[in-house]
Amino acid sequence: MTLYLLDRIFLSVRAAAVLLLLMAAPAWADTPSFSGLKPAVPQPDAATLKPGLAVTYYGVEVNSLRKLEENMDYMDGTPGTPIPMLNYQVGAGNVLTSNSNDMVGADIKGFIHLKNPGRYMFMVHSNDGVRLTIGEKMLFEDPDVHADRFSDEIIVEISEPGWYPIHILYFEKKNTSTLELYWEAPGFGDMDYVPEEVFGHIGE
Ligand SMILES: [Ca+2]
Repeated sequence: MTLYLLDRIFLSVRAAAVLLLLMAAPAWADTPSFSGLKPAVPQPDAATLKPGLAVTYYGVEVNSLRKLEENMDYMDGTPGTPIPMLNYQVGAGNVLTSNSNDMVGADIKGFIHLKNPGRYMFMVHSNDGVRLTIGEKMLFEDPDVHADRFSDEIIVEISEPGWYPIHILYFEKKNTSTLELYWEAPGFGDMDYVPEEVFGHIGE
């Protein structure tokens, strides 16, 4: 056997070993995982929180969150009806609680109650652009125009139960719109919409 052939065999064996290692890696190895989220300080008084999330709407036609933010720098938004929960897959209908079915930017803020320590898994379904921030950590961003599209699974480890600030920046350019937030949370069973009862906001 020539040295050349031995060399080729060695390379093949090494390639096979690398492939096996990759296949053996657990699926969660490349799933983003977050910890160190910051609870609200001070904690809001649950008795005075209003249901749902506060929203401010911007009438803009943009192709990205960055362009929406540029517009928000100089536009006055319009406060909208609070958003009870994020379960909107409305086709060509009105966007969230706004009166428009296209060209809507939405700055959504409030609190989410993560009442048990442990592992939370979130998923975002969006059309068009969206960014999800909880406890001052950006957990997910899909910033441009797109058809209905799911995020990967977003794993969050919570050590300190309580109310966390939540901020969702979102826009719908035209045609159909979707904004859904799912979770699998300690004490809440299988993957489902994040329920109304864990959202709240201060204000009207
Ligand atoms: Ca759309």
